[in-house]
Amino acid sequence: HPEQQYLDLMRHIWDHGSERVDRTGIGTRSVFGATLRFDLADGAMPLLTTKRVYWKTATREMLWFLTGETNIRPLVLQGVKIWNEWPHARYVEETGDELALDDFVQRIADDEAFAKQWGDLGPVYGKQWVDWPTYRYRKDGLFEQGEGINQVAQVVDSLRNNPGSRRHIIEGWNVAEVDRMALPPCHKTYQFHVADGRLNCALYQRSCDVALGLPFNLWSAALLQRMLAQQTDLEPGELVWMGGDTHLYLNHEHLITQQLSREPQGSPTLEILRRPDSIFGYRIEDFVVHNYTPQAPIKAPVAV
Ligand code: UFP
Repeated sequence: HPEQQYLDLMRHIWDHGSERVDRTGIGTRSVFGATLRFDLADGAMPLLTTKRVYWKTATREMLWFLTGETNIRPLVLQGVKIWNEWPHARYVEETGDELALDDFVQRIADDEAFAKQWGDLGPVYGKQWVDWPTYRYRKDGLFEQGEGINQVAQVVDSLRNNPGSRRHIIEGWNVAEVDRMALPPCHKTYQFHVADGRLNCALYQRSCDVALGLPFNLWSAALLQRMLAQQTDLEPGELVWMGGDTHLYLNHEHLITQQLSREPQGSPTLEILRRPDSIFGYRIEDFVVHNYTPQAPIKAPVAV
């Protein structure tokens, strides 16, 4: 079962990873450099069955990236909570107001001006993917802002018109802007590749929380690959995931023990019900997952 790779990686890190002090202070066991491969033929998706993965949440996030939005408000209004901790922490730090997380999120939903001021994550994925900033140098030596680059649109275009290219890349790591992001991109580089009529994708993830982040990241990468394949009339090929610092948090032991005691079951598939006119035209209702009968969710705290 393809999911066995994930479970083997988890076991390997827990048994043999180096213990490291990390930014969050929680501590991890970590290996540097790991690879997973998934074949997406016939609708197959890297959707874990040994615990329930909330694929709709990850899908809403991916659609939000594609809008170029970096404010959490559209996610909050859809009940997606995954980015809430960061703006909340900044709010508490900068104002000294100890507003509880739930109340902060409610205010983001209710008060558009408040959301504008406090709900933004900085120039994270969405901004870099569809509006990477450029600068134009003027004759007087000063520079002004140029037109943003839509990397996603460019990749669709290059896949259609120059499929043999080795330059189909979507990059999140804008060196000049990383320090203004709430969280520097984890899934930072996507490269696409066409061979034998199939669209392959490689994702380089610089830092990976294997227990909580990776199940989401695998789904999202495969989803993006499926949407791009549909838009470019290619069959979905292989997803190659590569991790840099690939780790398990020490406070996730209960999740790890429980998940490693389970066996993968069944082969979920993704159906895309509609072919929108553009990669930016997908809606959440377009996606249906079949054959997904996962084992129970396993809750664990996210390291912020
Ligand atoms: N993380 C992921 N996937 C993501 C995401 C975050 O695994 O999509 F946004 C984890 C990796 C790491 C932490 O545990 O979040 C980011 O911390 P750092 O920036 O110090 O690597």
